[in-house]
Amino acid sequence: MLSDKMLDMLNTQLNKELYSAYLYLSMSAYSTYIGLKGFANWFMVQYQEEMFHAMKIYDYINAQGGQVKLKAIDQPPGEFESPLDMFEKTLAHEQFITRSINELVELAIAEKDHATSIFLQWFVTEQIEEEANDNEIIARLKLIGKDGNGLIMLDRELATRVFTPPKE
Ligand code: OFO
Repeated sequence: MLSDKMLDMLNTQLNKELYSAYLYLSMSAYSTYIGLKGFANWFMVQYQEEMFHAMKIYDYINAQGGQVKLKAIDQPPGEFESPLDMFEKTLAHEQFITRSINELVELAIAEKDHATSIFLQWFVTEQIEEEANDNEIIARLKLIGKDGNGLIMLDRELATRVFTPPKE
């Protein structure tokens, strides 16, 4: 059973995950537009991951007998300065999500809501991986700088990413 406050915060987190999906879908579209198909693929896989996160919260609220309430999803940015700009915005967004998950964990602990605490541990671990992926690509984009060949090679590599539903 979820407290009213926990239910509201989980519904808000569901909205944040849907916004994450929307943001990365926008980055995928922009990458396609500027001719970087590999980046477009990477962000499309990221979109799928975020939908998985959202549905995980959706299913948990339902399993706990709570009412899912869908809120409006903000419009994401549609223009970016460069691939580096997209990944720096991605990292900043993931850091925001990490803080949001941490707040949920703190509420679960304060409310002695052990079920939600255990449920959230998956997200705590997932955020480590999400930020690590972004940091790695940012570091490589900084090394590449204005080298077009380096960017094309990275684009080819990002084209190989495939979506596999994360492990439970
Ligand atoms: Fe990107 O981890 Fe969910 O939002």
